[in-house]
Amino acid sequence: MVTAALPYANGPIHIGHLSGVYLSADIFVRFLRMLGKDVVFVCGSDEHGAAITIKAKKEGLEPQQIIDKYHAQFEDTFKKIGISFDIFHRTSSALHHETAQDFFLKLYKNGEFVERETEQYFDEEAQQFLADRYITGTCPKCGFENAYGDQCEKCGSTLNPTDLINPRSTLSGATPVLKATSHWYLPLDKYQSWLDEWITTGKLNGVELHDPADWKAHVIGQCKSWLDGGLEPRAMTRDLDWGVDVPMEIPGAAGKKLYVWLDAPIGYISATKQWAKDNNKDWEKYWKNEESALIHFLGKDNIVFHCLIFPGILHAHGEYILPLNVPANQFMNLEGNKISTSRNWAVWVHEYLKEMPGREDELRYYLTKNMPEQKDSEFTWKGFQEVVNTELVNNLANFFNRVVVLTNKYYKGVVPDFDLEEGFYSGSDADEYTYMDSEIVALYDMVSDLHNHIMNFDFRAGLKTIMEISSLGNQLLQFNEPWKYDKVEPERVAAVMNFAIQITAVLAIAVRPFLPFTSKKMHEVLGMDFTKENGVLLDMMNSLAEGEPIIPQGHQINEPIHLFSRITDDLIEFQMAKLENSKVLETVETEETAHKPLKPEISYEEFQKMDIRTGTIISAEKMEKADKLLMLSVDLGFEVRTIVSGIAMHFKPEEIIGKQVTVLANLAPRKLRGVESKGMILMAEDATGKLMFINPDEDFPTGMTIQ
Ligand code: B3M
Ligand code: ZN
Repeated sequence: MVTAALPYANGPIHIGHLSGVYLSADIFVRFLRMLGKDVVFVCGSDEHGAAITIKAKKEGLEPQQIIDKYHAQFEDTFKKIGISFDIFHRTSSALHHETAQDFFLKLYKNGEFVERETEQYFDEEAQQFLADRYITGTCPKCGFENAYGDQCEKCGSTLNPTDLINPRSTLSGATPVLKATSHWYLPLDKYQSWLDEWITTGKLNGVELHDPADWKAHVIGQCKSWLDGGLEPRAMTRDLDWGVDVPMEIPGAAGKKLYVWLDAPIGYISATKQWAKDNNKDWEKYWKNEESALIHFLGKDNIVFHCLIFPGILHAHGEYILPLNVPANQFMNLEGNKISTSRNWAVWVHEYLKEMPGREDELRYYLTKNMPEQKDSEFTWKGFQEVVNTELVNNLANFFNRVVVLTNKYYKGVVPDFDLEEGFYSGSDADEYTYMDSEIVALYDMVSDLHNHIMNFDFRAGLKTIMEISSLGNQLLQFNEPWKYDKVEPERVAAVMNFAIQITAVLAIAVRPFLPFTSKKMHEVLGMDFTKENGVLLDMMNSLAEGEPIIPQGHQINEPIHLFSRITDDLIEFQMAKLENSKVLETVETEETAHKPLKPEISYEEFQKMDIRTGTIISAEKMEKADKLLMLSVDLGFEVRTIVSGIAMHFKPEEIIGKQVTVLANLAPRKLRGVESKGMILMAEDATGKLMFINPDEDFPTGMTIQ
């Protein structure tokens, strides 16, 4: 039972999410499937909590509209980047609400909760209790004026809303008042001792459930520091109007919702239920049977919820197993800075997919190579380029291509027969001579290493082993130089080529969890069946252990292809400029605040002076020595204009040709970098500096006037 943290449906997925959670989970699950294990891989959108309502309020939309938008985007992005969930569910579904309520009711009936009355901030104007994030005020520690009720983003202190000096409601701006309210608390203080025993010894009531040595040190470390600080009861309900209702049969339930960190992890269970329904399976076997292993993938900010609070909840329920491991990752930084959604300092996966089409595996490769498994890591565009060009293009793609080209050239694509007595060079030295069976055993050892790394959640090392197999292949060709000896020593060349083909086959299978798109291409070229996933790695390991080849003699392979192409400087410069641009915009943004002040009033006559028309971009090109400018030809119906527009950081020329735009047509001409620009394209800009074209919501003839 493998889970990946449910992303909040309030913003797109970025590379930090991928390398921190989804890629590691995906590699692991694909690997398990290839070992023939019975595995379910679930995820979904986390659609409740203040994260959603705040985003909705900011955009002037309903929470439902926000979650629908991001849920659809998540599904699309994950699919395109090859994350192979068995189900991507959502916590707004009826099945989830029901599941979470049943869970809550069961805990309530078991007498697990402690009901407590406390005073919390209430906004009298908005007539509602305020989530911590809805209260801002001055930080008592550092004096920062816009600290949140739960945290000061300036000095990083964890706060309670009542710690803030001069608290204000972000809903109305009013000063909130304290008002009594009662909630149900999970008595984590009472669970402290068994949680401590379970985390540090792996045992519960004397039964061994896991070996703490298998857990990552930073995960255990974080848990210990919480445990050492002493666990406190934690409220499992909130006064909110967006979320799962506290079950009505509980007295005092009206107006209360489940705490999002109670509701969200139960989302794993409801997702499994939905999957079981759709596939005619039994969900309970994965969650309630000691034979099952539960593994949670997540980022380090979610550790405490999955290692202490959710296990506390599962155990209090009584019927569920506890996680066998929680291989959380640390964070990935971007070009020296923390990735930040609010500051738009990120590489958004849906944008990457558009800007680098067909390069899904390149991103998967680089993110895995730099996965923040034990400590924070770093993404740089230059590093990306370098790694793709040297490791994927020069090593893997080069080896694969050479083998396929030579096999086609010497044997018309038929895997050659060879004499078992015939060996080949395994080193540059003439006395390093070897035979096929011992080399197959060496391959088996490498694949076992790969297997062990993956089972230890060491995906970086696993990927490295794969590249070592590929290097071995390149060396085999280098040392034996079949292109020099194909006529003079055809027997040795046949043995070399046969073994080289075996290596390509091993690679085709072994790269599958990491580079699924490439694996598919390799299967096609080698004439191997890609549709079968279940157990293929196990079968391969068995063959290798027996010294048997993976592809038999006489098998026909297909024409060569290039698996990867070089990443050019252009592509990298475009990405770096885009990032640089978001830095500039961020300073403007923080200085001016999110909503720009209104410009001074103008008269209707002044407005009427503007001649605004619809147009169509018919050509677009970059301008020399002007990073920000594009030169456009825009058809206005009665004539075609040249317009120079400062949008080069946001759009590539080829993606805007054919776009309908809105043009201020009577703007006085201006010379920009020597080109006369006649008119201006109107654009909308969001708070992060992202630009959008303004165009009619349906196709509209070119040259219509707008008033
Ligand atoms: N949505 C937090 C996050 O995106 C949260 C994870 C829930 S996992 C049950 O960081
Ligand atoms: Zn502070």
